[in-house]
Amino acid sequence: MDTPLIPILVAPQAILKARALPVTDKHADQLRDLIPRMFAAMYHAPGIGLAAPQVGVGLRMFVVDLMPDDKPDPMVFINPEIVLQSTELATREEGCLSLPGQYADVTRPARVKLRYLDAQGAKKEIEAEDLLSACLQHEHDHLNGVLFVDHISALKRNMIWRKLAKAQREKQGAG
Ligand code: GNR
Ligand code: NI
Repeated sequence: MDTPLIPILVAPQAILKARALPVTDKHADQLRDLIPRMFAAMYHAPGIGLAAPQVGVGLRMFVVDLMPDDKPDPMVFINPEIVLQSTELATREEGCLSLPGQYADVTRPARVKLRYLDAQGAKKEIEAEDLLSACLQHEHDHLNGVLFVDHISALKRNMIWRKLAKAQREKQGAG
């Protein structure tokens, strides 16, 4: 029997504003079930990353796949820590599956180094730039209850919240 798609929460939602808790050995069974469901939801959306709080799970874990050359490259990040970030900044347009249809330019450190555990629980490090860097920082933010709109001006943020509320109202009415 195939498993139904796990829904992605749309903001505003309390769990999207909350700090997620560290993953421990006690979560092993839960993660074994959750990880493939998160990839399925992310590929279906489609998106390039998905953090556990976006599917209602308050744990410090996210999945990423940038699909380089259109080939799957699934990556799992458990208890990620940003251990280095460049002073140089980079700006790129971001979206978020929890703010559907909303986009804004976000400025962040250009390069980051993350320390994390992979799906097998092995200690790993990754250095990233460009889209992967923005994506890892965006996902790491989700684990701290931060959305990309928290990095932009209040004016732009309020515009996005208004547009999202209107789109959600219209979606509700059309349903
Ligand atoms: O699909 C996504 N695209 C994206 C583009 C630029 C920077 C970050 C991202 S992540 C986003 C999916 C998502 O909401 N992850 O939390
Ligand atoms: Ni997001």
